[in-house]
Amino acid sequence: MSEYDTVSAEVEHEEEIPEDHPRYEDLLTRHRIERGVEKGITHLQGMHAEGRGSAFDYLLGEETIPSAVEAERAAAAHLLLADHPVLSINGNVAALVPAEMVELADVVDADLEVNLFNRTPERLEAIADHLREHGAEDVKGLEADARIPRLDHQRAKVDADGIYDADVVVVPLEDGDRAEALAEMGKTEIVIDLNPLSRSPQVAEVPIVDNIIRAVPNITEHARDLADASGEELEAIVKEFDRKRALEAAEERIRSGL
Ligand code: PTJ
Repeated sequence: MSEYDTVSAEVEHEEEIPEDHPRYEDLLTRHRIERGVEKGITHLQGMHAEGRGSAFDYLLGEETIPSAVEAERAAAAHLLLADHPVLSINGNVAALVPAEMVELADVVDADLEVNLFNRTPERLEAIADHLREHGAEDVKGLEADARIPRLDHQRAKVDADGIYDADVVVVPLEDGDRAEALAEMGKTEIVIDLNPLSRSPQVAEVPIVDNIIRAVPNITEHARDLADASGEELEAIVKEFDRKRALEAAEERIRSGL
């Protein structure tokens, strides 16, 4: 029996997970998703999504690879240049990084909007409450008084003064067609997804192939770093970022382990 076999499957509080465990982040992620399901925040399907993400993270070495660092810096530059940035929140995002999303929104002056595939009034409220418990003042997505054109599922429902009006949207953890529909509306999407072959990162202006648990604090750190940068400096970071190269680098890392 190894020392790590003492980590119970019945961890009550995440503080009980030993930080020096070799799979610490994965255990933490699983724990937050389980709690999210119990609290009515995360849909049961979110567990499947988590399993997919976890497998890709394993292959990436569970670390932020250099191309993701560049993507996270480009994301920060886009968010700082934006007129109206919005961070989209689904059930997995709310369970995994609620405080981190609130902090990023604060640093780049973005709105937070709940947008769900499995949309119910109960989950919308539970997620909005959860974000408020983590410091959010204003949570959008409850009005749903506008629609993303050419999307025939629940993710099309957005707020007129939120995602519908945004120029830059952060779209995390969804392998779907919304990112493409948002691009067709002329918006810039920043996608966070551990699978570089997912539909959303494939069409994103900035695909970030990294675990959201690492990616969001990294973007916030870059945004703080760039807070005094000029418009020209930010534009240069945006221009230098090569989305195709970032996707290829992530795929190469996953396939070869190198
Ligand atoms: O809360 P809802 O109702 O809006 O539903 C949300 C889920 C997550 C269930 C829904 O969006 C979904 O089914 O997602 P998919 O199609 O499984 O896609 C999720 C993507 O996120 C997959 O490509 C995973 O690899 C990726 N992913 C999962 N966990 C992480 C992740 N990417 C980054 N960090 C993670 N922790």
